[in-house]
Amino acid sequence: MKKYQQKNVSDINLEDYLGEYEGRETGRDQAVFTGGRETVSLAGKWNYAVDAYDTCLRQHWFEERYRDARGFSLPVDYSFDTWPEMELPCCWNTQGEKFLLYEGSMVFTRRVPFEKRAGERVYLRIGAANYICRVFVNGQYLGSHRGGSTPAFFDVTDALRAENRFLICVDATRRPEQVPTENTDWFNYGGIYREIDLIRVPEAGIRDFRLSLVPDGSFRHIAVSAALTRPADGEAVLALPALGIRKSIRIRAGRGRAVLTADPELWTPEKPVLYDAELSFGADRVSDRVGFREIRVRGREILLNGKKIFLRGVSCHEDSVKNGKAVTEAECEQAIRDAKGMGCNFMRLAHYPHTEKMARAADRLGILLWEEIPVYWAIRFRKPSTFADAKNQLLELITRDYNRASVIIWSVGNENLDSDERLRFMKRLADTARREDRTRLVSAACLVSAEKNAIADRLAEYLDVIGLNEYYGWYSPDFAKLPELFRNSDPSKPVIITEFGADALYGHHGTAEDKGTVECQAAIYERQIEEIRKIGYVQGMTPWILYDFRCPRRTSFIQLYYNRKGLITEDRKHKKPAYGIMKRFYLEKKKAAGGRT
Ligand code: GCB
Repeated sequence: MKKYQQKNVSDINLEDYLGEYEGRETGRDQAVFTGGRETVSLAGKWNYAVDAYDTCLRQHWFEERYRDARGFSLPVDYSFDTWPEMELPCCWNTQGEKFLLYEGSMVFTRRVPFEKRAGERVYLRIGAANYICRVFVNGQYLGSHRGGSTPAFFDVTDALRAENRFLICVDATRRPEQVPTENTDWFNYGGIYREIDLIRVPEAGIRDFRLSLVPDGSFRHIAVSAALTRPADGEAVLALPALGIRKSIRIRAGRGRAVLTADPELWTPEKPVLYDAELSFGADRVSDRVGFREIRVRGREILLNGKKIFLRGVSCHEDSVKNGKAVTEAECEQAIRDAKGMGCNFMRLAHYPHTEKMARAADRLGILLWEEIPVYWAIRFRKPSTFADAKNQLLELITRDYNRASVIIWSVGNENLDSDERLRFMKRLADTARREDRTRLVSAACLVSAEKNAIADRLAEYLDVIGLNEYYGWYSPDFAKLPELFRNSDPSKPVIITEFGADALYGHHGTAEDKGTVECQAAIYERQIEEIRKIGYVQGMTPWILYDFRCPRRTSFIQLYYNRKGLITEDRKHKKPAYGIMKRFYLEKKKAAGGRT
């Protein structure tokens, strides 16, 4: 007993130390609209400690106390300011060899002077932290956020003083019940890797501001909706100066909605027209730049602004050699340019929400987007908490990118075996997306039915567009099965071939039969295109993938911990021959469409 008395209680008790951090999760309902607001960036140097055993949470470092409740001294000297520094946002894995494969917890802390003003609330917004982050301000636990790719909001107002100690624990552990689950085909980057800001919002401020073209085929109706942080009544004012619009919207119990008649020039990939929009309510004022377009399905066709469109796409991960998932704006723009250079009008942002900078760049530069949540492979479909997590990530993504004209499809997942639990889980996600947003299509990347060699996923009934991943020529070597698959299928909806491809190491040559060579990849692309182009219901394709990307599962001498199915190398410098093959096909398609989208 004597021996134990020297110890800190939290280290030797048997209770689950995480229990006390449960039930304070923030989610979509805490999100506030950020466009045009006054923010204080917390980007820059933070002190950090690798905390592999979660000692911060067990021993309450954040309280900066020297003794625990029983009077025993705590084995921390609170020399936070002398901890090493890391420049946030970043993925810690890219900050030195010793962090490359680290997947546990890290504690970040810094001092933050702040001048609070009367009548305002202050929110901490973390653009993304993978996977769980727990926030402490001045010793107080303010809550946690789950989900590695969507923004987290914390109302920090009541904890703020003139001088503050911020402390954030980020836990990047892969766990089976998370979304994604522990096994994926990409790299599990950890860290606070997107913008981190304090945002000033007046009391009863604008929580949500949504603008869209009403998808009624007239192209003359704009819907606006607003939600406040409080159930206040009053009037909000919408201004769209270039359209001559200034319209007041009745707000009741914190919500308001209106439809106005307007004559906007429509947004298209070749002419991505954006309008400045502003919404004010009392002292609060937010703004955005939005485009207006309509996306619809008619039978087996996809219509953009009422005209048939073939989606000439490519899949893309959020990954760069230097920055991991913390891609810069320039890297986003480069990815779009490389896709457009290949003749694309469409990109599939796989397999999780990419930075909002990507959707903003797509709005500006003119490319359509598929956005996805990481309901990937063997998710724990039976677990209610896993569903709640997936649903929250979907809603956070929709809330964040609702005003982006470039985004036309929400994907509720990728390659999940067709079981009853999975069908129930994903149908509910599809319903959620549709209820939340009537201005976009809902899809998922489905598997080929192995027994039938056909498009026969039961989820298709609940989607607007069927995504299909098939790897004929690669994982399924028998190419004859591809035309057979098409013969065996008769979908009632448009299909996008969301993946096909082959690994190829740039500079590695051989015959078309030598796997891993650029010749083999090129031959597979040629044959895929030859078959896919014949099929009328295929309304788009997003081959796998634009750039080679980091992947711990890929160990061969060809791969060297990279998935090499890229059309371009991971340093984005070298195009493989298959890029040219896709480009030829897409330019031909574009010409056939009269040079239009
Ligand atoms: C797939 C997955 C994707 C993988 C790819 C591959 O079907 O959807 O995430 O990276 O295959 O390269 O095996």
